Amino acid sequence: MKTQQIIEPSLLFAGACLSGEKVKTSRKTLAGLTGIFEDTQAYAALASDTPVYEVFSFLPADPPLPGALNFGITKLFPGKVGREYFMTRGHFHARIDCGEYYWGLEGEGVLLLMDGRRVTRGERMFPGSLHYIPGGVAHRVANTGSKPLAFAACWPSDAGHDYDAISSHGFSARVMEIDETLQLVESCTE
Ligand code: M6P
Ligand code: ZN
Repeated sequence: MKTQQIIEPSLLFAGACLSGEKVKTSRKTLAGLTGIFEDTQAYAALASDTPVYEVFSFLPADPPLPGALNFGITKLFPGKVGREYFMTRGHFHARIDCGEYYWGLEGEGVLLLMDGRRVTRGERMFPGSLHYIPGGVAHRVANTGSKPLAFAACWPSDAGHDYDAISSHGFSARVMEIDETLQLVESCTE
């Protein structure tokens, strides 16, 4: 009888933590999010080194390979710039046909999804929520709670990130607290 050794996995995904030798970490502070929040005065008044989110990712193919899948966990801290909740930068995929899954692990928030005609909708995120993001749809997450919001993501390794359209025009709606209520506010200027 021929036997083989059963080995330990090279990655661990426990709770909202991703660990493993090949896991990369990137951190985003307010300084790296210039221009995305509506209230520029409130933005300027906050410390630029305020942490906003961290991404732990496993990118199996370097360089990217069609068919390979990336995996990541984003931890988005609670906070607001003026009345607008802390959020990720948001992006379209460079390869516009590529989709992505997001799913909620901890905390609560809103996933903003904006199509190519700049029509935006918001989906509530919470532990167990699952979100399919079709190709051609920009995506951004806002933390609307008082604790960190963690979500997982899986996307094609060759999808790429296109931040340009978002840098120039933003999303057509913002996740804000108005009169102590969570609101998705449509922007008329963008
Ligand atoms: C998820 C994935 C990543 C993305 C990250 C942060 O983990 O979609 O590809 O980089 O969120 O989002 P953004 O790049 O928009 O800041
Ligand atoms: Zn994406």
